[in-house]
Amino acid sequence: MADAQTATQAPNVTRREDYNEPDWRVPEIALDLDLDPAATRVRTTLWVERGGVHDRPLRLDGDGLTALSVKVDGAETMDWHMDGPNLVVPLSGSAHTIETEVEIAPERNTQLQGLYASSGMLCTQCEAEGFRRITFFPDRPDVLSRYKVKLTADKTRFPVLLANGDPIAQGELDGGKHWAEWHDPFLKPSYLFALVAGDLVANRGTFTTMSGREVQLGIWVRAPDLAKTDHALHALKLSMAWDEKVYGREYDLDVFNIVAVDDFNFGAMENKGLNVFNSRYILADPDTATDYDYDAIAAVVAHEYFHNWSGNRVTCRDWFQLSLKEGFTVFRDQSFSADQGSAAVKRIEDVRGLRASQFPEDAGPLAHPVRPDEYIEISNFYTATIYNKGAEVIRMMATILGPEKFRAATDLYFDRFDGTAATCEDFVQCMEQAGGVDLTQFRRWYSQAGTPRVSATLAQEGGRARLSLRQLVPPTPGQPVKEPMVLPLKLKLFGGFTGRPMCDEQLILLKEDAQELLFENLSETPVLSINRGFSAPIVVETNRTAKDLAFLSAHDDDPFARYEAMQQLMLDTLVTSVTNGGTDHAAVIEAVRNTLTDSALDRAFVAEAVLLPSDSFIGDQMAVVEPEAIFRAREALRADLGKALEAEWRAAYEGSLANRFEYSPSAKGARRLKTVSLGYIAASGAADADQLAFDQFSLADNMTDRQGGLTTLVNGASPLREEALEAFYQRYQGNGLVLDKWFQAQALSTREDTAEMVERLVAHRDFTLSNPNRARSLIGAFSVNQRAFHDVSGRGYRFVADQLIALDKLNPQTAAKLIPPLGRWKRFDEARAAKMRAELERIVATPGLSKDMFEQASKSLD
Ligand code: 0A1
Ligand code: ZN
Repeated sequence: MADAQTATQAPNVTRREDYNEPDWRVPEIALDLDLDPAATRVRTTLWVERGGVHDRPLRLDGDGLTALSVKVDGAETMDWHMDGPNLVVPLSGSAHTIETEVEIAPERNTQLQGLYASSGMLCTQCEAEGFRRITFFPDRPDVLSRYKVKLTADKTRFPVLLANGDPIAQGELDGGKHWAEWHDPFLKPSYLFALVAGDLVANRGTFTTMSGREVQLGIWVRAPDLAKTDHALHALKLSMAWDEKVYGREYDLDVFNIVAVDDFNFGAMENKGLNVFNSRYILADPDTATDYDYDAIAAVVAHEYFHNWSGNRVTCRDWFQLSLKEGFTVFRDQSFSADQGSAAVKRIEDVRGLRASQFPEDAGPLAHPVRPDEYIEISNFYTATIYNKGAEVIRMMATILGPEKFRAATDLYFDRFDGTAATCEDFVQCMEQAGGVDLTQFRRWYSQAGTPRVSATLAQEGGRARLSLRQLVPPTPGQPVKEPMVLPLKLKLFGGFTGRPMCDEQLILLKEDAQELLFENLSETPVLSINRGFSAPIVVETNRTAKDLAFLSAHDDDPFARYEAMQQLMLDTLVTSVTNGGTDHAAVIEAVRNTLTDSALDRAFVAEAVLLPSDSFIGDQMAVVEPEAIFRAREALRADLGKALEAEWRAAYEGSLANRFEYSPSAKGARRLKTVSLGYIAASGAADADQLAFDQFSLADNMTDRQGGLTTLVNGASPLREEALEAFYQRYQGNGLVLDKWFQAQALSTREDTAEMVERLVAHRDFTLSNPNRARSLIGAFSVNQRAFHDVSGRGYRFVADQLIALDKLNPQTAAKLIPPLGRWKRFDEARAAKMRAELERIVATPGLSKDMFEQASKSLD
């Protein structure tokens, strides 16, 4: 691979404080690509202008490119040289035209960055630094250009030719070729460039914007997939309308195209007017996609669409500002999804996700601030911290400002920075100005890593209560000492006897290390509800008893706080049980019974509330993670809940049997509760549980129910297990996205022999490391299966390291993303930690390791 390097080479660190404005601007670029999978010719014309007064040459980034010719102002020149992978051209004047020509081989591009081939089509991925793999260019987000693109290709193999902007002209050529020209009138950085060539069909639609312009929409896929694109098209129209209504943002081109590709390193990409998607975030029908998939498709379609303003019209000055576009856009897509169904359930899901991925990141060797200070490989910084913690930071500012001022602040931001490359600081200044607030101390959310911990102690003295709050921000790599943060905490007191609220909800800003609040004239013992709605992305420890938590889980009027109380009760019980080798489950059983039988509650909410915290989240609460003990404690609680509430689970199951598939919030809630109940019925050890799961699996008219039946069986030992796995495989052979579910279900199995099974599945004829979704469905899923991955023998570690070393040779970006589970060694006992470290050391010592993997693995050893 071109960017492979050995671990012995000093890694090149890029620092935020080293930022300088570009030496040369490129207001215009014309690209002429003669597309061919084996040999694509790229002819590029750049109109360059000297930025400021300096005598530095023009430096164009390249990655694996050889210049076949260089012209300055129309004349071929030899006055250029290579500096490593980059092209350097000395220039005398203040403005010139530069023409370069290179040849690239998309079919050999297994990294899936730059121009590559996927299932017979050609497509691009340029964020963050892929454009330099296509042509020489100052490949940094603060160089904004107007693009003209001409594509030429064989007409039979590539009948459809797409690029950014609007289609301008097209024509036929001799020899079976044709061409198309696209112009994008908007200034954009190179990472937003895209092209697609392939044999594709479109699901077309139109959207009339708020100023009355008609936009042509197209979702492009291969012909057999056309029937699976209605949901994505619908989600796109909803997103366009939502952004007009909620943020006043209108779409700006005459066409908006989305293309689905099978091989893609991330979820999707917001290229101007031509979004490219991992096909898993486009294709859906009831037979192949779960409710989770449907929701994720709508969320990702919205996310990429929203980037048209938060990312494209206003882009990032440098990659340290990545959260400027990503945190804000995740916040926008979360708000959009909340508006489509139950906002409470959406918030619960988002917090669950944050705790599953961002909290561990913030507590481990790869912790970094929302605005990092340095990186070796920027691809490693597309993290839960940049995206999800970044979204929480925006959410906190929205909470502090309130909806009207927040909207005024985003209007100001879009207005002021339209057509430019901005910084996180620019965004915060808009919040301050339009919000009339001082966010000086709040800015620490951008600079300090680590999840703040708050202890909240409520003490009653007669008719008064004193709430003592303390905050602590833990040390993280490179940041041993932290300053206190601004923590917006929503809180409320409830009467422990009457259940009545004792005050209105208050928003307090905890800014000091310690702060106290007094509540007077209390007529009964208060129970504290705090961090309601998860108003701050922190860990809260309280002195609430099991009785208080059970009470809140039944009476709190904030659904998130209700869920949270139940989770805390479950966690406290499980942690005690792990530590003591068993405990009383009565309080959890009663709390679950109350929620499960409360007919006033939305079923989607009930399903979330009665789910036990995951093995890993239980582990996160402990000083030393004990995978087997956690697994046993959790299974014991599941079994007790199953047995004690068997009648209630069965009633919930029966009550959730719908006759026909429908994608609506209430039908989704019913399906969710149905499978959660099935899991508890199976945990109870009921004699008919396997048959019930098998019937659900075989009679289902939708993938959600089918997958629910399958995963229940996959965790068990019934002969129906094999039968279901085989039937599922046969039914979906040839459908890659569904086979991913088949691999994943087995990798996530709670059975004792999972490691062995996963090792065997690597040899399965449908397994391949070259497709990122497939690699993640088996290797990625297995490494988050706490019990199986952390098998005391160390075989799980060895297996994952072997796979990642192999994957790195094909696709460094995807391999490096799978390092973090191995990097969590400090959280485990010495024997496991030593084995995990040994695998990381083996990875770092691998000859030819990519810098992506080098950065992740070597930092994980510290
Ligand atoms: N900007 C995209 C994420 C993305 C990042 C890098 C990629 O390739 C290396 C691809 C996509 C988003 O936020 O959706
Ligand atoms: Zn994004």
